[in-house]
Amino acid sequence: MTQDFAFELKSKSNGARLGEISTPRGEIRTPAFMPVGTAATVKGMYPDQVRETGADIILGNTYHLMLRPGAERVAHLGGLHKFANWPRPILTDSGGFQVMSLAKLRKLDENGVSFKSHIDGSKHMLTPERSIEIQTLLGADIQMQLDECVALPSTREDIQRAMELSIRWAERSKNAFGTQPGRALFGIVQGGDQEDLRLRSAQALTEIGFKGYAVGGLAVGEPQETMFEVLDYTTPALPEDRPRYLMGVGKPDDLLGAVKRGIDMFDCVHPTRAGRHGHAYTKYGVINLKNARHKDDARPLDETSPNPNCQIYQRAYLHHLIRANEMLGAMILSQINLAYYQTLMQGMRDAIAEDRFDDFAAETREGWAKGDI
Ligand code: PRF
Repeated sequence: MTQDFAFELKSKSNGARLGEISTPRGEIRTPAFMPVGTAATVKGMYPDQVRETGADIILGNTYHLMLRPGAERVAHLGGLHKFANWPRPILTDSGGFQVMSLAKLRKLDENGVSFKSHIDGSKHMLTPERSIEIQTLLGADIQMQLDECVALPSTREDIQRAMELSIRWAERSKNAFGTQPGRALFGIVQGGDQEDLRLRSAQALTEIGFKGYAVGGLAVGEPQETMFEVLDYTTPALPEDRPRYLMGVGKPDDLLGAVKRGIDMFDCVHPTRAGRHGHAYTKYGVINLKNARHKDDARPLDETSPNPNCQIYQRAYLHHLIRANEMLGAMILSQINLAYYQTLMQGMRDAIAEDRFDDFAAETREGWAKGDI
């Protein structure tokens, strides 16, 4: 493995950044959207199709994969890239966030978090060290520190306690990670909606030193305006020359606003989950194909789109597939939404290169406001 993990900042358009992450498994063009492949699959999509939408990297989850099929098993079978037939970069989340939202009987202390599996009730423990061990067994190119994320609103005391614990876990995660050529460990900024706590978190993580920095603890119940305010003071506190990842975000409008505030990477289940529920993202906004108004509509979703799935299928057919709970409906709409997201990211990258990001964002929002015809 000759090539190490590196980030190059190529240009800026006001706050928005164009860059490229190099890894031995390939380049990641930023701003990047990472489709979520929780259980070693982007739900409803073949890996080649995910790539064809324009994805450079996908996300996997420590929590799900440690429970099923098990990290040691994946390692024995040749690692997650081979297992999932995705040869390009993979980022894995550390597990704490998913434990808190999915597991039963959770108990968190200084050492880590113990919990019962949501699948079979079996008992498990995640510490910063075990999380890194799992992510390393999986073979993740970008690994995340174990952190604690609190929902908003929370008391300042809770936010501060979780933020300080996350700093101590960041230190332990870094020691456990050691040096892994070609791979990177990212720290995660916490601190809720408290400016001084966010700044302390960003500074402490910067002192420990990571190859990239995530902003966690957002999109956890607060309005978009609050999320943008937090980004307004958090991203300037992070090193310019490292990628910044906003975890678990978001809808297309969130992506435009966060890129403007200096974010480089995103992941979210939204495009695939919305697709499974019959929602299609287009340049005219979201079309809800469950709606009865589509049942006799012979038109395709968007004949101006270069995506064949937007041109071939009649709205009435997609309506039927979703109403009948046919898996092809979920598959087509997942593809359409991921392709829409990746086209949006490419549009942002082109706009930053030409220093017209704000115009691009305004034009894109105008298109959504037109609504479906
Ligand atoms: N921490 C981790 N994963 C996450 C989050 C976090 O704060 C979020 C918050 N939106 C999503 N995924 N480790």
